[in-house]
Amino acid sequence: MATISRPLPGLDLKPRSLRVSDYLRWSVDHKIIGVQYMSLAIFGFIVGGILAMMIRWELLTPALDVMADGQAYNQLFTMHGSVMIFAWIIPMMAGFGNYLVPLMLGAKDMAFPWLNAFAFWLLPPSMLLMFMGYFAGQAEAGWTSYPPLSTLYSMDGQTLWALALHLAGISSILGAINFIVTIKNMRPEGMGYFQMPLFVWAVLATSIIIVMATPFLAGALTLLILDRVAGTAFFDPARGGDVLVWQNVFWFYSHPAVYIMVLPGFGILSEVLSVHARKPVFGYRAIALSSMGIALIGFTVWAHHMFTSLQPQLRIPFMITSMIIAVPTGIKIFSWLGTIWGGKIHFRTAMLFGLGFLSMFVIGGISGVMVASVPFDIHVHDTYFVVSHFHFVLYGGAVFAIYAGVYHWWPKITGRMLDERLGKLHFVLTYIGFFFTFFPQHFVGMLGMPRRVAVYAPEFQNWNVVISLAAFLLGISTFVLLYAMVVSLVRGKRASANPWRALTMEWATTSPPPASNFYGDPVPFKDPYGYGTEAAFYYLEDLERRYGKPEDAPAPVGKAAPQAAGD
Ligand code: HEM
Ligand SMILES: [Cu+2]
Repeated sequence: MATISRPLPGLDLKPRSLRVSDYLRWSVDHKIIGVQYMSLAIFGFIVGGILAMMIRWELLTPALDVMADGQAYNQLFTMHGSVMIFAWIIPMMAGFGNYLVPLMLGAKDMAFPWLNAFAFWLLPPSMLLMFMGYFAGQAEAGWTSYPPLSTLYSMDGQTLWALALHLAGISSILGAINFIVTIKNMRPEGMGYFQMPLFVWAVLATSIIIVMATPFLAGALTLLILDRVAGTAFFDPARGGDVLVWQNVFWFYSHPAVYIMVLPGFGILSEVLSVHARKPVFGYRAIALSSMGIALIGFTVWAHHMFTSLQPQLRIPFMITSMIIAVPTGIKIFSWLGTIWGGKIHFRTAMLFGLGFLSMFVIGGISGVMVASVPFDIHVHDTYFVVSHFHFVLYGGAVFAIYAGVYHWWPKITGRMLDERLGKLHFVLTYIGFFFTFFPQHFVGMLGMPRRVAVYAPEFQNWNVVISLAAFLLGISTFVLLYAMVVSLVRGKRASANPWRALTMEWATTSPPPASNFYGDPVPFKDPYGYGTEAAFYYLEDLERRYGKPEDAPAPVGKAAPQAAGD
């Protein structure tokens, strides 16, 4: 029978209490670094969200009547997209990985704690550089920064934007190297690769993509900066350069980058659905290997972003690879449905966002297969159909997964519970706001409304009013979460070591964990998704004898807690 580490007699199991100031300075503790990433990312989300609200405010009418001019509108969506990708989703997923991976492996920390802190502290200056662009003429060529607009016609903020992405890229690569080495070398006795939690698999696949793809972004940015400040002509057709070189190299990074954003979300889903449905994961190996499949095939599809500028003979091959990548993603979706099928589903907020992800991401996946088909894509390229597609996969996918992760691991990270009633309000407002912001964009896109314009044909106004009002509701929903977080930190119910009665190792210690993560050397439970098995039952009982039952958090060691109606 599985055992857990027995805390030394008399050891004070009091969860570690940390002050805000602990998070504002250099620390090599992966838990502090994880929270630093997530806090910075949440700040990025708020900024990116405010920019999104301004976009929707402008698009309430067909005329340009909010922003000063077209250039200001270009700067608005450029920063919205850049901030949401590089200052919200990528750092937020790195935060989850940093906080959870060592705990899930039963390790005291990452392989390279100093490098871990260094990688994080490259991000605040990167964000600063990006925002400093507002004082130098902000970047205005979209988050895709296509030349010649980004080289010959943009102001100095475009150079700062490129330098900011350089720093963010270095931070990302250093972080990924740390994850790969930690996952390879720091698994405990008895935890082979196929005994690892699926979140760890997802982080491993993501890190491999980061290490392989990000150097291409660095290369493209270097050429762009040289064209801007050193008079080279890599992307200047008039002097023998070629703008398509940028598009190819940029998208060779940026398509895999969409998996850098969503793969960790897939990992979160596997954890949340299994724990809150009390069922083993269906198709563990299929899910684990499909993450690797996505990492690999993800490098063969980039030119589907360039169907309108690509040599015609190359379109079909990229159409085929882009459709193939739906297969490993589909394997995950069906495995997740198999996981919750017949489960005893607890409709806690974490689970609601997990189910929300499933429904919304599948819509994004279907429109993904649609835009992968050349004839259809040529019709909807650069329209709101595309804007809708990537928000369904990035917001409906990655952000919904992030929300599920926040509600699932908040008790472990903070030692406090989030209010479930506020959580459910947050979910309902988000779900309705999200759907009516982005689903109608399919229609206006297919009817021909182009993206990246502030002035549009009047016949699109009715739908844009619906879209903008829904977007404002989506904006409000975010504040419900922020309010719930503050209330929880100030006066939330204390959390036990394992409020969801989960089997992965981050729950086999106090909430929050001590500086050394565990008391003694933790022994992994052999099947991290063995819900419903006898062994799991005794393992959880043993854990609760040590750290207390969910409802009486935290209970000192050995004190018999009143029997709760377990599941
Ligand atoms: C808060 C809700 C959000 C709303 C209302 C919103 C709205 C929009 C709109 C209307 C555009 C098109 C602007 C145009 O082409 O003129 C846009 C572009 C974009 N959005 Fe969002 N968005 C939201 C959240 C997000 C999130 C979470 C991401 C995650 C990555 C994201 C990433 C992007 C990107 C990459 C672009 C393309 C920018 C460009 O054209 O260069 N958005 N958004
Ligand atoms: Cu793509």
